[in-house]
Amino acid sequence: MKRILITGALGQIGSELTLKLRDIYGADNVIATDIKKNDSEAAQSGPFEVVDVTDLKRMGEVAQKYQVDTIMHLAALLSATAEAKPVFAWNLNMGGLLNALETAKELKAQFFTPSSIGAFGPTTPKDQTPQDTIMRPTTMYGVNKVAGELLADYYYHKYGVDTRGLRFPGLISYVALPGGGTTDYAVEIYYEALKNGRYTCYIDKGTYMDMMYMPDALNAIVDLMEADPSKLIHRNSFNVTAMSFDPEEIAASIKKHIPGFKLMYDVDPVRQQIAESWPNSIDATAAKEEWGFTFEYDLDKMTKDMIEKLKPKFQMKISS
Ligand code: AKB
Repeated sequence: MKRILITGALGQIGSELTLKLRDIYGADNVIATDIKKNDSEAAQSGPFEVVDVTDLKRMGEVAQKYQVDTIMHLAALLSATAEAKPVFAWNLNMGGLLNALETAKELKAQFFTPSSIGAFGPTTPKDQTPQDTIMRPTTMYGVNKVAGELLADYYYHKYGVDTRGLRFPGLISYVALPGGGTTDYAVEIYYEALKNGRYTCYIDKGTYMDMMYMPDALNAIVDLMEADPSKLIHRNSFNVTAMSFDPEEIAASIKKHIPGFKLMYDVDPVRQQIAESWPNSIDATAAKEEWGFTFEYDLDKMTKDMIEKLKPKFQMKISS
């Protein structure tokens, strides 16, 4: 990777990935794009272009202008929003992906796009879900993710585009908030714990989902993109995970730092149903074997770091 175009660069993953890639490859070699500009560091610390991913012509012009050799396509709607607006989600998630793959094909660029645990469905084995298994999701997001994995494979086999992808679990970060996901509770809970000492969770106790701390997710993207292609059997997309917990377990981890923290529930039936259709835990053996996937943060290490990083934002004194 030398000259990278990122779509959705101001979103939850993009805001941090853009900065990490600028550190590694040089600020001028990472072209951040999003549908709107803002005053975030990702938008201000290097080249930025407004790109609507449903506009193939514009995406192609920007990619040509900077002569990129890598496209990282992050722009997409997450699961809960996609469920609320399924037709819009299909058009944005699939139309945007097709345009990004076409652009990669034209420029002979390497390609990355995230898939998700949302690609699995209620008939998938629930525990230690294997890399290769039943994939019959019942959400629009999941349908998009499975179709996206197949489309990326298609561009690899048919056109030789070097496509690579990761099935991300819920991603947790203190930098940018997610928006419209089912796993968002696992980010909100830290903000509310620090702000109010309590959190009302829309996911029910006993509902397990895989999660990963953002620094591990960013390392996984870089490592996969740098991996020796001859070792990659799966490409689109690898299961990756660092932990699996339910709301009670994350609350217990937070209580080690904020003993008075209170967790309450007001379950949202839509997001609960999505969560129940996803695995309890997935197996990342293929990622470990094919390109050496590792992670650093488990639940308690992540909680400690989240609280330390967020504490100054809320100017609260927490006994740690
Ligand atoms: C979501 O909840 O929609 C995402 C995901 C797991 O893909 N965080």
